[in-house]
Amino acid sequence: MSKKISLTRYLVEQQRLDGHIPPELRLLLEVVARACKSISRAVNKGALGDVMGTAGSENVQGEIQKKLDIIANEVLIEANEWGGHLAAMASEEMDSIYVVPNRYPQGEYLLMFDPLDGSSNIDVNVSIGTIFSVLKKSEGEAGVSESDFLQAGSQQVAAGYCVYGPQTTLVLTVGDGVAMFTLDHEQGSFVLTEENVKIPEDTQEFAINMSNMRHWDTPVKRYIDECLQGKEGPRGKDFNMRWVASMVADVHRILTRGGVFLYPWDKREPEKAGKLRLMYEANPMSWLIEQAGGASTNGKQRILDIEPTKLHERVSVVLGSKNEVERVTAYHSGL
Ligand code: AHM
Ligand code: MG
Repeated sequence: MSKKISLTRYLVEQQRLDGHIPPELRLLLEVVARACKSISRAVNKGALGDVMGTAGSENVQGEIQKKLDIIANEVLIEANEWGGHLAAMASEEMDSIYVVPNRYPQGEYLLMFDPLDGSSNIDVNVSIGTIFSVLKKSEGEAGVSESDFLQAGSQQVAAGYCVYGPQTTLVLTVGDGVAMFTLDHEQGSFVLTEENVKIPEDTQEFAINMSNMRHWDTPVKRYIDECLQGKEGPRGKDFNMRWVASMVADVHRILTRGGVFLYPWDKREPEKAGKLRLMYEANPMSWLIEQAGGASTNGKQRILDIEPTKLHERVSVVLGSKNEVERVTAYHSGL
């Protein structure tokens, strides 16, 4: 029987072999994974745990918060604030950054998260997840402010997500490929189940919220229209469609079997760049996708190259199998 490799052992070996995970980053990732285990337990309890329904509040984006959004946010903050590895945290569910309180030692890392992505799926028992991104604070400056977070996604030192579905799976990159860990509920630990994840360059599966079709811009309309024409159209092959409405679940499927995911800018709210948030949704997912050989753009530019101007900035997203993402991006430049 092959030996089981726990997340702890994987991270220790990464630190030893390549030396590119400093001990503080290893600790940070272990703490995030522990928090994900707690969130997974809360999610699993569902109606038995008084965790369903709305919390009666709104987040900074004007979205109604669910009880589990708030629980997951608190779990991540409480787990991470005292370890000495972080300077501050930022979350989809908090207006401003959360600076590690003075009573704890301050570290050099910055942690950002969407504590529970796919909130609209919580009450209907469909896969949801936690997305996280880790940056390093620039050296030499005392204190920490929002501007420390405003770094391009290419500066991330770790990124990942945990999907709470039929299995709880943690997916991680520290810049050396993508690894997947499945939660062994009996042992209470994440076990390595996939290494060097690779996305096929071609695909016949797309993911987009088709109900927004009339609001899309011409290049996105053209791309989807060509897919829908199937074998008889310019693509000469049939396409399949999937839309979970949880980015974690859609990205997990793409990392597992390929595909392309689009949440483009549209005309409903033209002043918004898109629905999804750059710093704690698009950036970590884009890095994972690139690390698995895929591509990620906003239609015009590589997402990881975007210099953010604010914490809760939004972005248009096209990610997944390389050749499809390149095609959508080419359509945006009029090719
Ligand atoms: P959330 O972070 O508030 O849950 O919103 C993000 C989610 C993504 O997970 C998903 O891709 C998208 O919103 C679904 O949007 P829609 O409801 O328009 O299909
Ligand atoms: Mg989200």
